[in-house]
Parts: sequence; C-alpha cells; structure tokens
Amino acid sequence: MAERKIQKALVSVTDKSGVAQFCRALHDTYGTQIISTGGTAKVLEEAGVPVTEISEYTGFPEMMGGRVKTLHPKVHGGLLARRDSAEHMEEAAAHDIPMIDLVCVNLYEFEKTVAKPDVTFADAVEHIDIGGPSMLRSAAKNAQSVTVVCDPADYGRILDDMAAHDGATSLELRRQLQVKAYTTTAAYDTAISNWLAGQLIDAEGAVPTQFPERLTLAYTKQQDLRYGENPHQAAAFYRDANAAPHSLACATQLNGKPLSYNNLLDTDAAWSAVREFDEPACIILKHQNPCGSAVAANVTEAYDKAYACDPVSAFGGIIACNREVPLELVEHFADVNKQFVEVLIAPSFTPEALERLSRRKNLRVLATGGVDAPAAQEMRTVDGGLLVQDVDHVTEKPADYQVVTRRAPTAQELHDLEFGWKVVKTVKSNAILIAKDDAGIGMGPGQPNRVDSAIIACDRAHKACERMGVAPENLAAASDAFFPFRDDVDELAARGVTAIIQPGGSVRDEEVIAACDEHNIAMVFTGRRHFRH
Ligand code: 93A
Repeated sequence: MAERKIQKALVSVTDKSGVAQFCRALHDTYGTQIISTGGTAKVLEEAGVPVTEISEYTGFPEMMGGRVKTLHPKVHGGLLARRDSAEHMEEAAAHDIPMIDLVCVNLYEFEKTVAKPDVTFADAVEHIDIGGPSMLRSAAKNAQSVTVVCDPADYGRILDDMAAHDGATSLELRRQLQVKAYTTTAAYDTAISNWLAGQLIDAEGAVPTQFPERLTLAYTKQQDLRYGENPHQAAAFYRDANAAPHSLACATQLNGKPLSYNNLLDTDAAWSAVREFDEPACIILKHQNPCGSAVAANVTEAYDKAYACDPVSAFGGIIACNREVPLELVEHFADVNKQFVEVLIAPSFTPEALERLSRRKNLRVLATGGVDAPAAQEMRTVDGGLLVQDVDHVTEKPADYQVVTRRAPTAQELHDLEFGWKVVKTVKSNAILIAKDDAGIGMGPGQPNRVDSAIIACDRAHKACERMGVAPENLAAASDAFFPFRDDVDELAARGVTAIIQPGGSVRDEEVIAACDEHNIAMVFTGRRHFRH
C-alpha cells in the first residue's frame, strides 16, 4: 500500500524559527492544510502561509488563558485513529474527525523559565505545557501513520524525505521521529519533576529529601567523542539540563582540537581541584592526579610554582587556573618551559593570551566565564546501578584543627598543612601529599597501602627539592584518611616531614601520636576524612 501523503498538518510551536518556511513548503509543494494555535497561526499568516485556526477547526475557542487549546477529540482522534481499523474509521466519520498526518510541536520553555533567577512558582507552573506533549505522545504512538516533528532542526530532512516519497514520509523516518518525540517528552517531564522536587520544603524550611525514590535524568548530547577511554570504546558527552552556567559542561572551547573522553575526565578533576581555592591557584593534572599545585600572589606565579613541582609529569597535562590567564602565563608554559599541554581551562583569557594560544593549533582552551560553587551532588554508574552522593568539600579551617602532639605547628607549617589538606582531597586514595611553601611538591596517589603512598610522595618531594636547590626539610604531609599504624609516621619522619595533617580516628591514634612526639613532629587532626576513589 502506498503511504498517504501529508494532507493535514497541525502546527503549534513556541520556538517559531523556520516554521514559516517549513509550512510554506508543505502548503505550496504538497497542498497540505495547515492547522495552528493562535500565536503560530499569526506568524504563518504574516508570512503569507494559508492557515486554519485551531478554534475554527475544533469549533471551540482557545480557553482558560490558553491552558485548553488543542485538547480536543478532533485533534487526538485525528492523531490516534488506526488507519487500518474499519471500526476506528467509522467512528471518526461519525464524529466528523479527519485524519491528521503530521504534528509539528515544540513546547513551552519550562527549563528556560526556571533558569531565570527571579522566576516565581506560578510562572514556572504556567510554563508547564500539557497540550503540546499530549499531541507529541498521541502522534508518536501512531507513528505507523503519523509524522511527529518536535525539533526545528528536523524540518529540512522531513521535506527531503517527502520529496523522495511523493509527498509522504517513510516509515523509517517516522520511527526515528517517534523515538525523538518520547525522548523529548520524557526529558521535559523530568525537568519539571526535578525542579518541583527542589522547591519542596518541609516544616523546618528544608528540602526534605535529596535522594528521591525514583531518579530520572535529563541530559542532552553535547558532542560525539572520537572514542572513549581507549580507541575501541565509542563515547559521547552529555550535558545536564540543570548544569551550572560556569561548569565544565557549559564551558566555551576557544581553541584547539576536539575534546576527548580522557581530556574531559581530567579537565573535570583539575577544574574541581582549582576552584577549592579563593586565592590565585594553579593545578597541573595528569591521569586524574594533581602532579603540580600551588597558590601565589597571581596566577602566573602559581603556574610557575605548580610546574616546578614535577616538570616531567606536567608534560602532556591539563592546566587549570582560577583567575583570568594573562599572556605572561602562556609565555611561561609555551616559550620558557616548552610544556606540551592537552587542555588549559580558566574563567577567562586576556586577548593577548588568546592570540598567543591560537598559535598552538592543537591546544584545547576552555573558558568557563566564571567560577561556580561545585554541584551539590555527583554520580557514577556501577554494574546495573547508579551511585549518588553529596560532593566532597573541604570546609575545615585551621581554627577547627585539633593539635594532638606536644609540639604545635609553626605558622609556616600551619600554612602548608592547610594548603596540603585542600590538595590531598583531589588525589586518588590512598593519598599522601607533601606541601612546602604553598606548593604540592610530592604526591603519592592510589596505593592500596598508605605506607607506599607516603614513600612515593616523599620521593617526589625530594626530587622537587633537588631541582629547586633547597634542602628536603620542614616538609608538611597531608593524609586523606587516618594512619592505621605508626609506620607511616616513621617513614615520613625519616624523610624530612616535620608537620602532619590527618583526620584522626584510628584505634591506634595514641600510638601514632606517640610516634610523632618521638620525632618532634607537629600533628593536627581535622576530624574529617576526604577519600577520593
Ligand atoms: O497550555 S497548553 O498546555 N494547552 C494546550 O491545549 C496546548 N496546545 C498547544 N499548551 C498548548 N500548546 C502549546 O502552545 C504548544 O506546545 C506550543 O508550545 C504552544 C504554541 O502556542 P502559540 O501557537 O499560541 O504560540
């Protein structure tokens, strides 16, 4: 049986871009009757496209402030009737319900509305589209016969498909559009339920549950990626509908090759780490770990110090800065250090810095436009499931530290301990970080055994001191979790560590404290651990 031509189209769109051209093509080329809701009809009329108003079509006015426009059996009967059912066709004829062959709808802009800082609850609710999703769902259910269009980007390919099929569409295209329609309505409802959940408050004025019984996600594809972690893994990057404006997912790429899967993972880790700092800071990160980290009076100095931590590991790394990047910083890594950099991320770049960066064709440059507080929660998949947790923040301040040893840290030691405590949180567990003069000069990441992490961290720190021409003394060590035995302390003491910061809470704390006292080490407890797995 030949496919039926598109004879009747119901068009009701909030995003009116391209709609006049699309409808003109339908009408002029195929003689399609266009039926439209008020605002859309107006745009089409102004463009000289003949249109039948929905109120004229149904015999009912648009009412209740527009809440009821297309919710009518003449619309939904015309979409849902099975064309191959004699019974359906008889009922349609008896009630004067013509078949509608194509629905073109895009929805009230709920997400844009709730993104406005001054949005009211009533305004948000009024932007919940009911008639639009209903039409999309009815048409998509009957994709066997009905073409459902929910994205202006599809107008062109629909006209191409019709041109190739004598004014009808192919079942193949209708099936693709069917999936897209339900994905669209599902994401739309998810955005509504997520926003409404965030508005719930209990008697104390608090959001009652951060972890709802059912969790639905709405992510939009940002880009296909060349491949995943390895070349044989296909991959893509999706953006959360509620992503913060200065998040990685919303960053603008100003230069360089397309981002890879690993670039995104590492850039995320670097960006998360650098925004822990209020003062100018720079993180150089490789394989999920900060091989260089520093704070300074300005971001170029911070970069220089971070690079000096471990120039070998910095090669091929990610640089993250929490301030605007000036030309000087670019000259330091590009001309002085000749550092190969995969990604450079910062809130912004001076025009001179950007000009200089553009000479490195491959270097990916990302501008976030600002620094947001991190998202409240993070998630990752496990086999058949999803883990969701609050994001880990370092909120402990020196005033909260508990000095547990005979000797209290000196002012300089305290300074380095505070710095180390922020950075060690970004190192894979088990993590030890050695800090000296506002820089993370040695890092022991990801060892199943904390002693090994300590030895690796000290080894890196000693190499850094050798390069810098300073003695490996007065080192500060940060441990992301407590020491289960005194062996860590003994190893650290033997390698020039004089101050330690750790959460405390081991059954052997007393033994560990005694070891520190033996070595004249100053140790503080923070009372909170910061694993990163
Ligand atoms: O308020 S609604 O939920 N009730 C309806 O019956 C209805 N029909 C279409 N919203 C409804 N629409 C929506 O109106 C469409 O989804 C579209 O976004 C918008 C187009 O309205 P206008 O043509 O007046 O600009």
